[in-house]
Amino acid sequence: MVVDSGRVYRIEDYRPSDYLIPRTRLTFRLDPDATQVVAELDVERRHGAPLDAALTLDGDGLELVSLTLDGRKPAAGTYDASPDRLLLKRLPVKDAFTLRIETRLAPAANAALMGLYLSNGIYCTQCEAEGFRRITYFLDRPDLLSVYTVRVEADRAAAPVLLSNGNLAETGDLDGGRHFAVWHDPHPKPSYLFALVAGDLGRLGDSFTTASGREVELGIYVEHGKEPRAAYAMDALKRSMTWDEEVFGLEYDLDVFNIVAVPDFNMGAMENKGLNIFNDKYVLADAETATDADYANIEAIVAHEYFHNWTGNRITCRDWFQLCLKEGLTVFRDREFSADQRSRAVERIGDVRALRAHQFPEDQGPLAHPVRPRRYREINNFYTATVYEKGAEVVRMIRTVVGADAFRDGMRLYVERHDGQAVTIEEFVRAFEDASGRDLAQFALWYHQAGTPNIAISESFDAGAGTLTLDIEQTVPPTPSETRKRLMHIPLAFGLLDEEGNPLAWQGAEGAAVEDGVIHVRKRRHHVRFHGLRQRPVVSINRGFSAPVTIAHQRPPHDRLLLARRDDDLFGRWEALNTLVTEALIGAFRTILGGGEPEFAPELVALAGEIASDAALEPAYRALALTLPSETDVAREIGNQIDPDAIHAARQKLIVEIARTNVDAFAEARASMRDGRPFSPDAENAGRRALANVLLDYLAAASDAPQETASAYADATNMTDRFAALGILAHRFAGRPESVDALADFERRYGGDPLVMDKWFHIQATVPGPQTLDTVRRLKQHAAFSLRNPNRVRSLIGAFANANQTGFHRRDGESYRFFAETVLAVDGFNPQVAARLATALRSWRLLEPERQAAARSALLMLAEPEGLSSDLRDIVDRTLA
Ligand code: 0A1
Ligand code: ZN
Repeated sequence: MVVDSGRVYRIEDYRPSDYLIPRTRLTFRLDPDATQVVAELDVERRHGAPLDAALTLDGDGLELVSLTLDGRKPAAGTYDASPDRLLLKRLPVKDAFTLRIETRLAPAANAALMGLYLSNGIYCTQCEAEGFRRITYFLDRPDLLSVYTVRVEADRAAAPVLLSNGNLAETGDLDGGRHFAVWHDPHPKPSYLFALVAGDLGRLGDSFTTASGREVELGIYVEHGKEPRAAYAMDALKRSMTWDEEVFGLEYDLDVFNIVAVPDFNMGAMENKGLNIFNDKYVLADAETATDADYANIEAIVAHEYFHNWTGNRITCRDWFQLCLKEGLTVFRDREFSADQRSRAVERIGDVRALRAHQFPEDQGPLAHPVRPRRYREINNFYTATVYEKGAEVVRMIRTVVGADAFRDGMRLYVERHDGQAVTIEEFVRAFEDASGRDLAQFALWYHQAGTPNIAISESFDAGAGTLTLDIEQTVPPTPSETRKRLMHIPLAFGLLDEEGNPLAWQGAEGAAVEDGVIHVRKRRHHVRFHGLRQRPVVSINRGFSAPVTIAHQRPPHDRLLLARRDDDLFGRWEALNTLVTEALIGAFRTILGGGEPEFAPELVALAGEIASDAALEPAYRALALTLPSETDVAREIGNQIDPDAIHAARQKLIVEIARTNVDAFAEARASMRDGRPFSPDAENAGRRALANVLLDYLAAASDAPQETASAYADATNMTDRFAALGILAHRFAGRPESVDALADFERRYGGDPLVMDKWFHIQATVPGPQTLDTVRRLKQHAAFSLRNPNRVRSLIGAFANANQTGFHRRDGESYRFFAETVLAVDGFNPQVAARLATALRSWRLLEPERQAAARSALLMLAEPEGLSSDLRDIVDRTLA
């Protein structure tokens, strides 16, 4: 483990390496406790580098067994090896030489899940960002591209499958029951894309013919017996390959594409060239064990990793500051894919909800950083919602600003210009400037300035003159280490509507550039005046969430209700409803804090019934519209002095009121969604299940009786319905026999399936109320739980901390203490997972004073020990700063 050194990496310190490694030959003799790794590196001095330049190779916890240079042991004093680096001095004056470096690893003892490790008996690797240096000494930086040839040797019985990047070159038998395989990847790549897998795995095979006629052999490797559960991932892979050809003109470039699913993985999945390695949660699915949400995630993540083949692998990052170059762009691409495969409006609403839930709090708290940061202490902590999700929003805005055609040209230019290179965000943006002829300098601040911009809007209508004036003002709040902000270029898509929700004609606009339905906000204030209006329009703004900003819009309440009913931009319609509901919940929260009884506007409550029965709206959309903002969403909008118990009470009160008022409409709508068709995971059927299950929760709230939900649980024919019913029983009827029985039944059915048990942990960890801490403590001891497996940790501890406001934020601070102890325990062996968990405390300053003090003590507990990992130290220090 890397103990924190306090070192800060700065973007301006970038300089190319003095040496290149054009070819890398690796031999692995695999053994759980003593794996031998021989790296033969063809090294060349870079043209123009000083003749006496030393070569410093990165290492992390390495043991050097032997070293030769051009076949000879270097003289004493010309090299120095420590666990974290190999320094070579007085290198030959000739321009090229070969290093042979032998290291020894113990994959079975690697619980950090970085480098080479064993997951359930399978050897696998994770090298992004800096895991390759845990395997051998190397120039472990993304701009150092090398062609790899990899020989893997292992016991044939224990590891019949031997995989690495690229194409298979050779296989054969060895003495002593061992065998080998040699893989060659012709595409030069950075070390973070290296991968190796060896073990006893089942395989689902298929093939794909690319547009230009290349035959690609596809394989998905899973635990024996689980091959049928990989069928959906395979289908998603083939659809991704077709889509990338059709939409971006990008084809696959090797003869083989393999995916391996492993149960122990720190993140979702990894795009290693030709050998993607996945958290098995994002591969395995069937009707009995996976929910519709799981299917959608699998589709999106399979696509994401596949799309990286071009955006990330063929064109990679110059340094880790440029992480968003590959991640923001690839998330943008996978979202477009999902939108095309499913429903664009539903996809967009889901993405915006996720952005607000994960990225906004990051951008508005102590961990805020620009999409393209300029400083980091620990790069692992920058795989964030800001880099990924805000990064995707920025790419989306580029398309809005330059237009769809110039965007397509810009992407083509980017790929043509930079194929085979390691590049920067500046080069990415330049491709769109060159393709569109536009100056994107101000726009590019989206990459460089942290913080969520705020837009304040007020309207005035002059009936006599037929003009509408929008006063628009932008502010960008200060964030850590950036107190002064520059004005941004914010593209606001908009529509002016009449009372029926139809577009209203206007004749001209002044005060800002208004093009193709977009107002380009570039100054602090704009007075945008529209002429030629015959009536006062209702303004639909930031349509489709064209910019990731918060908006304070002063307008008559009537307008919002009209938009919630009639905006023909479905995102805008959902947004108006969501704003109305959020405002109602905040009002109720304040009433409850003041000791009163909240009341809700009857039109709003009735609107829920109209939406449930509106056959013109697809069921998935209706389900989203009827899902109230979460307690965390409401807390974020309240912004300070948060008391989670009052938020919970307000939200439950509104649910019950909506449920009781609309009970008949809801029952009828639910019945109409349940058609007895056989299970299919497609978007339409998933949408029907989503609506049926949202309505089931309302019906349970209306009756305050568990019977209907208990029957739904018992009669469920797929995991989506079973999981939904279990969640309602456990959350709404905690402790009642129906709930206890269903939880026991679920455990009996799925006790042997770790991924399904994660759902069981999750549901119990998110039961509202202070008593859930005891449940979580108890479940931490459950035989199916293990702190060593990141999925288990996330489903129990992560869910408790991030999705249980009333349980985690217990007033007495006990949950925080338990949490801090758990994080410290995890940090002892898996720093990445510990650091990510710890971010659950990042919004501690927004709590009311008593909880705030308790959360601060927990953070101080985390800060206290010496020898924290650099990952956890970095998060804790920034959170407390
Ligand atoms: N590049 C991957 C994410 C990833 C990052 C770090 C990892 O190390 C544990 C693993 C995966 C992606 O964007 O999918
Ligand atoms: Zn990615």
